[in-house]
Amino acid sequence: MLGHLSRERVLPDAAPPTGSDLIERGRKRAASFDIPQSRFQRERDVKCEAAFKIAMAAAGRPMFHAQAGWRDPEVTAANMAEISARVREAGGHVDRYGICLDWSMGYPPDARGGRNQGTGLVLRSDDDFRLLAEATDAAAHFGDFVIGMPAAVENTVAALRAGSTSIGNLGQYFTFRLPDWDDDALIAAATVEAIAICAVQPVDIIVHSNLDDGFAARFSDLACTLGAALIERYIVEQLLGARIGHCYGHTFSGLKERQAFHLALSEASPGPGSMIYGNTTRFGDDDAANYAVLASYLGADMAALRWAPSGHAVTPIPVTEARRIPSVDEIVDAQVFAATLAERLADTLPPDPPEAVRSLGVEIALGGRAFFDNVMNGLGELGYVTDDPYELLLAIRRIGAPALERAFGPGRADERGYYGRAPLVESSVVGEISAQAEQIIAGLEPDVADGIKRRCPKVCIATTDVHEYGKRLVEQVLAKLGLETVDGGIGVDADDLLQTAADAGADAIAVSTYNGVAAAFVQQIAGEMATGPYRPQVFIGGRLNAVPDGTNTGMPVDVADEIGGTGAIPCARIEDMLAVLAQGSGDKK
Ligand code: B12
Repeated sequence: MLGHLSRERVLPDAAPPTGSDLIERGRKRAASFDIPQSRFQRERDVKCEAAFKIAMAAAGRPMFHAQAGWRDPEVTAANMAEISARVREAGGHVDRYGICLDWSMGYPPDARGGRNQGTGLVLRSDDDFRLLAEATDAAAHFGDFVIGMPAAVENTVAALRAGSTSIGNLGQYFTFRLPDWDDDALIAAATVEAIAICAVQPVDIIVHSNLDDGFAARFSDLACTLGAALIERYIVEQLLGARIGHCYGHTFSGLKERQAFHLALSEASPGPGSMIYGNTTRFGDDDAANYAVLASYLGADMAALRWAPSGHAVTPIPVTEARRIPSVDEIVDAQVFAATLAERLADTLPPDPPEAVRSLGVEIALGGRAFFDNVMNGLGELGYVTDDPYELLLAIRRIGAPALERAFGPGRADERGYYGRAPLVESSVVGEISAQAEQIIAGLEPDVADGIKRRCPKVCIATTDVHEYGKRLVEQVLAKLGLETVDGGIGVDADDLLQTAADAGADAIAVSTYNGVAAAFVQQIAGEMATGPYRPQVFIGGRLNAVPDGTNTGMPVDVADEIGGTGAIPCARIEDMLAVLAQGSGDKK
């Protein structure tokens, strides 16, 4: 029944390396350099961030994480210094910065030239890594586009040589695809080698994994997410001898589930954890409402950390984050808000979790353990060598979250479920997207709904990057209107998408995009279309912006006009696309 997941089908690669070859290579590489003490270690008088976290957790002192990453390293370092100083003046403290590298940094250094860039930070030398680690007395956490990428080894070595002791992001390994990069075996090998390098350092290095960047954002069952954390821990700690630190939070909107997950995770992966991320999926356009979201998730996290002091920092996210990358003022606001909240709540946080949270935590923990056992036993029976970290990592990435949940999820089989199972504890995203889809359908003008149903266009839907909720929402709205949709994929390249749409005879292509490549992507589609007869309508929505070349603020600007110039239709809302679809479609001959 699970033959499609067999080792022969999933790993047909000729002469793959073994995990032990890669560990050996990592150890040799680690012996070729020393790691310095960064400003954080010197000024806070600690050996590494893990030690600091353990001490702070024992003292019951909350830690605070800020996210930083403008395009230019000098601007980023200056902004980090300013944020730290202003927050300190206001009575707070930033303990760590998540440094948000650009996705183009994920390519090996000699393959970065000429690539599309996103909205993040581009570092050109080891000195740039060091500049950031020395910018403030906060720990520099190189969280994204390091481990889990083709450049995992180069970027990990650069981060270690800058004195960083928390490096990620294993979560990204499982789900992110860099444009035009199909060699996943190389990514798995580089990831194993990078973790092996971390394992033999003289101080503890936290191998960070943001579960929301990985499978958490895709599974429909929180128990599977916990099981994924257990699998990651097994690979990093048992097979590779390093230390894992998990992060979760973006998609954890249900506060009860959020706290219950914390209880389950801190037992399953005692850490210390990196940070509990902000509940960014609940932010919208109304800042007053966003402040309520900020206060509620921070309050819930502060209580959860009191019940289970796991060493995670809390993450105050600026209320403007749903619109764009936040400015310095906005980050300072959020940090001061959180510091004040921590002070105000200190004496009133309940000492123990309510029974409903505790028992939900137990349910997630048991379900997570069952998922872990099902995956490990199942893969063993399918012929995989489950104690080889390289083989296990590559197999899991190739199988992917939907097939894993379908085959091994602890929920009972139910074809109405997202992946053919009823989740034990439903992830908040599932309900949020279907409620949003219902709302869009309920608000549609009758002539638009009738027009679409009459014309019945076939639409091929895809994303340019890892963000897939926009795609899921478009799919659900169109399905509710009775249209046939075609899956154009996640993180696809323009030429492949056009081919999929042409093969399926789609009347229109709907692209959801979030990482600053909207205009470049539709230009590529227009270029491909110019060479053949197939001319579908092209719609694009999500975050239609880009960081202009040569900017010194690093802030993205709107590119809707540029998109319009290519013939594609920029859409602020799904309703904009529906109105056009109701009128007519392109020429698909
Ligand atoms: C969830 C999320 C994630 C999740 C995605 C999980 C998943 N599997 O989908 C995770 C954690 C993985 C993630 C990762 C990253 N993210 Co993110 N993420 C978000 C977040 C919180 C929500 C986006 C979302 O899905 N919303 C749900 C959808 C349904 O709602 P919506 O966006 O409002 O969409 C509406 C319309 O736009 C429209 N729509 C959307 N798509 C389409 C398509 C068509 C055709 C049409 C017609 C309409 C349409 O439909 C909706 C209703 O009308 C936003 C911030 C925010 N609150 O918006 C940041 C955000 C999009 N992310 C951002 C960034 C930078 C990243 C990272 C690069 C960060 C990093 N360094 O790791 C990575 C991506 C790396 C990569 N390779 O691309 C930035 C984008 C910056 C920008 N362009 O200005 C944002 C805005 C956060 C920020 N302020 O910095 N992210």
